[in-house]
Amino acid sequence: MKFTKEIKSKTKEINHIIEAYLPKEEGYQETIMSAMNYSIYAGGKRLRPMLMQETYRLFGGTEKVIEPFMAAMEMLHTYSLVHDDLPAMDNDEYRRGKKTTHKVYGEAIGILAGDALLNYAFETALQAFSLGNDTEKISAALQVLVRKSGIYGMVGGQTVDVLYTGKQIDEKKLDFIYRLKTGALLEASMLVGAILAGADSREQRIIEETAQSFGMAFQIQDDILDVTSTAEVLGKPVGSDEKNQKTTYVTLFGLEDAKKRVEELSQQAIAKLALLGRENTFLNELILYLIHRES
Ligand code: GRG
Repeated sequence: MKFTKEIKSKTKEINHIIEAYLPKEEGYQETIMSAMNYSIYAGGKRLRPMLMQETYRLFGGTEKVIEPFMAAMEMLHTYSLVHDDLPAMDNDEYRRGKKTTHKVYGEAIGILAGDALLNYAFETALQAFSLGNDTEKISAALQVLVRKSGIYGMVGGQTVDVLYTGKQIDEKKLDFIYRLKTGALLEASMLVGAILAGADSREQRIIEETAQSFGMAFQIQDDILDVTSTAEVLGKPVGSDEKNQKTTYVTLFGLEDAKKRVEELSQQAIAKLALLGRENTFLNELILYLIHRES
């Protein structure tokens, strides 16, 4: 199957998996479920669950135990976007081509919807225990999910990002922010897939390093698109880094060097993945496609 057709059909399959784990909109608190579901249904490339599923398949995984983890990862990612769009952070009106959650439901429910997605992500991942017998692997995967989304992962990166907004930062700090803010969830996605499929510690290390290079390239491409794309193509405003006084790879090194760095990192990611000596052509193509994406 051609790559574009394949990615479309895989995204459809992933959407079905995610939908199966979304909460019912009921009870006095139904507004919170509605806001959570709105944020998830607003779209998105579903790239993290896709990377998780493809890494799982790379190591021969075939069971349903991966599915609650895939849904949980998209919930974690979506919570981060909902909170990132809030007035206290980037104060954005559009995301994924739709009004942001707080613009539709108000700021208080926007905050709660992010909180709810974060908590429900872990409730969802815990359902893996009723689908798989290997409690050791499930526990190890949970640990990765929890740690990489917290203070030693995404929240830690976002904290440094917020603290240094509008201030001068050097390459070392910028790398730290990118590795944690953006990279940590991408690393977790691939690692959870590898762990659940039984990858050994050497293989897990290679997967983590692949995801690190990929995550960095993915974020630099995000910086590039913020200055080269349009709001129609991105589904969110362009020029938001400048508006929010963010130091990015583009502001630090210029557009051409940023593009070169993306190329180097994407080659690094593919070379690292090849060290495993395993075949998943789609995963290779996916990594290259996402790094060079236009939205
Ligand atoms: C609020 C704790 C907290 C963290 C926020 C993820 C994040 C940290 C902020 C969102 C803005 C941003 C620049 C994130 C970097 C990662 C990134 C490029 C996210 C967009 O991911 P895509 O392209 O989005 O996968 P879709 O909408 O396709 O799911």
